Formats: sequence, C-alpha cells, structure tokens
Amino acid sequence: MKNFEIAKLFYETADLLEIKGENVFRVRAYRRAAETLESLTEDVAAVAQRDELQRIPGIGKDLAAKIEECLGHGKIADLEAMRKEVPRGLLSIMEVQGLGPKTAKLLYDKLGVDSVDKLEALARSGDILKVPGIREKTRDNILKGIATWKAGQSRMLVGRALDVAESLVQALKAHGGVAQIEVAGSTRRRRETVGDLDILVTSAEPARVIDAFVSLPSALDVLAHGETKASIRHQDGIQVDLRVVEPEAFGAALQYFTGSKEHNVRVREIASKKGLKLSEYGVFDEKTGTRIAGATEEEVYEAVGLPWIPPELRENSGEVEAALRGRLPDLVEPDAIRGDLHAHTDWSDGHHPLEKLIAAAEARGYEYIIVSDHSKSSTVAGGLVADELREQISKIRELQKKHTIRILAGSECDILADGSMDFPDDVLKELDVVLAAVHSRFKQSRPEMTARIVKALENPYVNILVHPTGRLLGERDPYDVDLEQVFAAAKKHGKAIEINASPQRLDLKDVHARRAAELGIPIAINTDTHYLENLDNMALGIATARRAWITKGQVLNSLPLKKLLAWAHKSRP
Ligand code: DGT
Ligand code: CA
Ligand code: CA
Repeated sequence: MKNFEIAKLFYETADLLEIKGENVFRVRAYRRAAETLESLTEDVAAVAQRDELQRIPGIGKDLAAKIEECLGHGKIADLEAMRKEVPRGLLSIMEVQGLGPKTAKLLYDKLGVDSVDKLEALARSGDILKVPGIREKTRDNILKGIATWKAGQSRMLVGRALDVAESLVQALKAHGGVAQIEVAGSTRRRRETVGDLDILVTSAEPARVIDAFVSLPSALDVLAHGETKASIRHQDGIQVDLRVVEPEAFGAALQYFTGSKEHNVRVREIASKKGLKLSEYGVFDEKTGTRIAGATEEEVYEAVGLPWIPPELRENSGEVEAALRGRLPDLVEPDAIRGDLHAHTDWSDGHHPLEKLIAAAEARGYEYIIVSDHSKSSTVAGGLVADELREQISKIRELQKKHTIRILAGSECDILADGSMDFPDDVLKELDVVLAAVHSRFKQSRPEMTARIVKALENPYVNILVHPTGRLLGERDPYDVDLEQVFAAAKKHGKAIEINASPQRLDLKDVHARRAAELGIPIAINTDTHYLENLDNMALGIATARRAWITKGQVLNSLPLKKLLAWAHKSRP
C-alpha cells in the first residue's frame, strides 16, 4: 500500500470514530497521522522495514501497529468493523467535502439524508436550513463540496481501475459460487480512463454471487440489486456493474459488454448481412432463431465470419475491415520487451538506490535496464550536474562487473527553452542512450514548442523523445505542439519516440502512437520508474501500444542489446 492509501483509511477511521462519538484525541491522532503520511516523502513501507515507524512524528505504538496492518493486509480490521456499524448512506454523504461527520450525522438523523442526490436536493431547496446549526454558509460549502464530488466521480485512470477490478474479482472468487469471471468494458479494451467497471460472471448460484457482491465491504452504495444484475458504487469512487449470464451466452455477453459500442455496431451489421442476429445472448439464425454460437468470444466472431479481434483494437478504427481482409496486426506481447529504457534512482527523484533498480530489473529477466536520472535544470527533481552524472557512470561501470543484465548509462536530459540540451555534447557522448524531455516552460506557443523539440531531435546524441506531450491525465493538458512536425523530425533524424507507461501519462497516447509507428518511427515503451513497483506499469505501456496497432518489430526495446546500441550510436559523429 502506498502512503496516500493508508492516509485515506486513517481519515476514514477518524470520521467514523467521530460519528460514533469517540474520544476527540483519538480522532485527532488519526487525522494528524493521515496528514503526516500524506506529506511523507519516503515510502512508509521502507520506514516500516527499518522498524522506524515510531520515529515518524505523531506515530505512536498503536498507530504504528495500524500502519503495519495496512502494509501486511491492505486493510484495518477495526475500520472494517466500524464500516458495518455505520449506515452506508451516511458513509456515502460523508465523502462530500465541506460536510463534516457531525453535520452528516445530524442530517442523516433529522432528515434521513442518505445519498448525495438527496443532500443536493435538500440543500438547493433550502430545507436543510431548518436543521438547527445549519447556516447559509454551511449550505454553500455543501453545494461546493457536491460539485467537487461530482467532478471526482468522472473517469478513473485505467491503472487504478485494473487494481479495483482485480480486487473485486479476487473477493468474488473467494466468496465462492463463481464459475467464469471476466472484466469487460473499457477496462478490457485498456482505454486510458474508465467510466465504470463491467464484470461478467457465470454461476450455478446467481443469487449467491449477487448477494456477495452487494455486501462487499468496499461497496459504499447499492445502486441496483436484481436477480442476475447488480450495481454498486465502490469506495474508490467508481460504479461497478455485475452481471451473471448463462454459460452458453458467456462469450456473446463478453463480446457485447467489452464494446466499444461502435465496434459492436459494425460486427452486428456484418452478422446481419449473413442472415444472423448477434446480441448479448448469442449468435442466432435470424429466420429460425436457432442458436449458432455464444459460449466463447472466439466462436461468436467465427460465426459471423471474423477472426477473434483483440479487445484493445475494438474501437471501430479499421479493425473490422482489417479482420475481414485477414490483415489484423500481430500486436506486441509482454514477452517481446527486453528491457526498460526510462528509469530513475535516488540520484535524482527516484525512491530507490541504483543497486535496487538493477536487481529488480534483473529479477524480471530483462536483458538491459537504463539508468536515466534527471539533468541539472530539473532542480525540483534533483537533476544531476555533469560531474555527478560522470560519477554515476563510473559507478554503473563498476556495478556492471557483478551483473549479467546490461546496465545502460543514460540521462533524461532536459530540452531547454531554446531547444538546446541541458548537457553539452561531450557529456552526452559518454552515455549509452540519451533521452530528451521537456520539463519547463510548458506554456510556450505552438511554433516555439515545436521548434524547441525539433531542434532537440536534431542533436546527434539524442535518441528518444520521452513523454512527448507532457500531459498528466486529469491534471495537466498536453503542451501545444505540432506532433506532425515532431514526427517528421524524428523520422528524418532516426530518433525513437516513447510511450510512457506511467498511468497518469500514457504519453504518447494511442492514436498518436499509431501515427508515429505508421511513419516508421521506433516506439520505446518505458515505465519512467520512480518507485520499484512502477516497473509493473510496463503492462499498461504495452496495452497502449496494442491500442496503437503496434507490432513487436516497431518496438525499440524489443531489440537485442547489440542492435539497440548500434541503433543508438549510428548518428554520432
Ligand atoms: P466507459 O464505462 O464509459 O469507460 O465505457 P464502456 O465501453 O465500458 O461502456 P459502458 O460501461 O457504457 O458499456 C459497456 C459496453 O457495453 C460498451 O462498450 C458496449 C456495450 N453497450 C452498452 N450499452 C450499449 C448500447 O446501448 N448499445 C450497444 N451496442 N452496446 C452497448
Ligand atoms: Ca464501463
Ligand atoms: Ca457499465
């Protein structure tokens, strides 16, 4: 568990303790500990490993034990118990900022407010002002809080959605009664953000599965509760739809609920031309109504005359036509990746020593790993000056003697505002691979930003343009840049472009990566690791590459080491 996740549980504990009218000092202790955890720069797991939790200000023996519990079990038993005591409706309205636990309880007791919708209606009508202690100002704050809550209810990053989905699948399996289970919808297609989760199940005991689902501790609200269908609002703020379907229709349902809607429309048209009816229940002969297929997706596609189409391609962006012509791309698979070409260490803003990064990459069976810390102008990220970089290079060469994995000396070198590189050529030439990135002056005009990046790509030592648009999903828009010109320069000078696999970035995004790859630009799929577990994000980068129709042959880091180095050094003077 990450610091912020534990903090979230502590905040919730504090709220519930307060509702229950527990000792105010205990309530305050949890809140303060949560704040401390949020501002802690180090991973609390690392502190726990050193057995130094109680050295953190405000963390005593009890709270240290709770942190250990989170790290060990991913939850707090006391909190789980309290969640069961406090009505769900009350919990759900407490998510609204500006509405403290006391006011929430008051509204729940006096007016029966048990949903955000009800709260909003009563706040707008002014009825909540009748409750003693609720003033105009409280009402304004509540309405503002509701607006923020609604904004936060919008789409979730696919990385997080996958984690939530996986935990739900595990929980449902653990309850028993589940035969087949799959996550469908945009999550299965690996869209960069997800509106809601769609889970499909087959079961001999649908009621058992549905009851288990709506009773999950992570279910804040039950939005619908039918015999074979239910929807909940998950504590992480996403809606989850669960459907129990017949085994003979599982493939058809999976195909239908994976979407996209536009893809499904095209497939149904093709079915219809063949005199077939395709629905979530199966493929049927239109005249006789006989079922032709439905148990597996493969047989559903086959019945309408198509090969199985990978979910990442199902966006009606040419995949159906390609499938009809037998020209679906042979999409890149995880085992094609021979190494990671973007990773940080604690020499700059990474959270682990160099040695740990190397060991982790080696444990993954990678053939190579790069060390690409920031350059000096990225001061907030602790960028290295030339001497420090040289020191790091010699350290890498020394460590190399003890390892079979090839440790590549690199740098994530800033592209300065005028397009020059943060290190001079005589420093860059000591590196095995050079990454170039924009980290400042994001607001430059489109012509300025484009010229800046194009100039960087002209540098003979630069190899890979990383996170090419600088976007942070839901936080920062991409900078204004003419990607066509950037791609043209990359192509002309033989440079690669990155798909940054970090869930907040996924930059280049799918459609742009598809264009770059079509132009023949090598695509590097990199994790930009800052915490060792970020190495796992490679899967998201690969998913994005697959959504971009990218094949193994187009991926830079599918090259064996020798070829990679030959490529990286070919334009050097
Ligand atoms: P999301 O949740 O907004 O990220 O996107 P999806 O694609 O998961 O969409 P969702 O959850 O509304 O529905 C899941 C899939 O179910 C969708 O991709 C296709 C299918 N589906 C849902 N409603 C319809 C519909 O009205 N017509 C058709 N053809 N398919 C639908
Ligand atoms: Ca969905
Ligand atoms: Ca849905």
